Amino acid sequence: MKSLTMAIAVSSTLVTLVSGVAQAQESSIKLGFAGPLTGQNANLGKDVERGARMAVDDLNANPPIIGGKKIKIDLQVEDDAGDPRQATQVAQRLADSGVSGVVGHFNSGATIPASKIYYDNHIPEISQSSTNPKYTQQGFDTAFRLVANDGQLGSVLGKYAVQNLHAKTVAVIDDRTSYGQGIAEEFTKAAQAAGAKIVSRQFTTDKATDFRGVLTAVKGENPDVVFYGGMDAQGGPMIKQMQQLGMQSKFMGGDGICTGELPSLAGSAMQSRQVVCAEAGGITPEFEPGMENFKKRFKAKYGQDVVIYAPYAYDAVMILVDAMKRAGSSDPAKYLPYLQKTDYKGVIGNTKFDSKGDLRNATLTLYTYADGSRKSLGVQH
Ligand code: ABU
Repeated sequence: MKSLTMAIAVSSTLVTLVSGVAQAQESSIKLGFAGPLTGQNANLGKDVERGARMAVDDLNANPPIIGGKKIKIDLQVEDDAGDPRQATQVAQRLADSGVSGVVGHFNSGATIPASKIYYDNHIPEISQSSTNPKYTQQGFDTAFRLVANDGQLGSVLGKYAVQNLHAKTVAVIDDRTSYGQGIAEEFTKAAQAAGAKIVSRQFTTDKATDFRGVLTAVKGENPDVVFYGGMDAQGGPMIKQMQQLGMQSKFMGGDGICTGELPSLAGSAMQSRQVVCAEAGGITPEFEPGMENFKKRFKAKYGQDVVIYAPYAYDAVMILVDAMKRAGSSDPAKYLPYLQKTDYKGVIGNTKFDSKGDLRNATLTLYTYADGSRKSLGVQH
């Protein structure tokens, strides 16, 4: 009888152990991704979605241990179409699904309203691309970004226009979005401070396709530089229409136009070194092999080149999971303090956040275009 009792006890322990192991192997967490998968910026949204998915696939191939358990990661993908209203609906859906963290949104005009919903629901959010300063100035301890902001971009680009392109006269156009308007204003301040005169100030929208009215007004002032605050979907056709109008001005913009797809969006109209723009990040030489390896793996996986911010979305997933691993928990209340103390060496460099959720040592990279592709003009710290 005694041996029977012992046998039952041992087998019950085994069942517990076996079921404990099974439970550990099956544990999963859900992360959210939100960005423009349809609409004018779908090329950019798909780029970052692919970056986030690649990180999740890499993690699931070698599952991280969080709180002593092997964790599988599910990615809930939502399309905000780059639209502020849709972004808040998507954010609420992700919150209702119980995601542990969010990568996105892409557009500042979507990220800023969505960030209030994540904050109210205590969900950490890392935007891989939103550059409007306001995003991290709202006092939300859940808001982080992996890029320089429009103040930094506008300041460097404004100085570059005067000091390197020797611009004396500048025309500024923006698309009236949070991003486009913000970076145009920052560029204007910096260009004026460096000695340039703003000879024309024009506006369009993020859905426009015909810029001939605006450009005709600009052409009358014959500016040395046309600066466009907006995205590549408008920037490319704008360059093409400038050529059709016989305009010779240099063309500048922020990270929104600074994509690998700008030359094809401009048709064959872009002249060599006509365009100068800035990506809101940049790596030091020690990270270059890792970035090249990422780009090769990305191309092999998706059959597409990185457009611009896929590596940043990849690191955003890794940074969330790194904080969870250090905290031993995917509960935002437990891992948020660890996220704030991030010191993560990834594809885009060594990420550390300041008290607002901005990068401690933000960098940016100036680019021009020649022979149909981007050429770096150097990383600025
Ligand atoms: N940073 C350019 C694209 C995203 C945004 O800030 O709207």
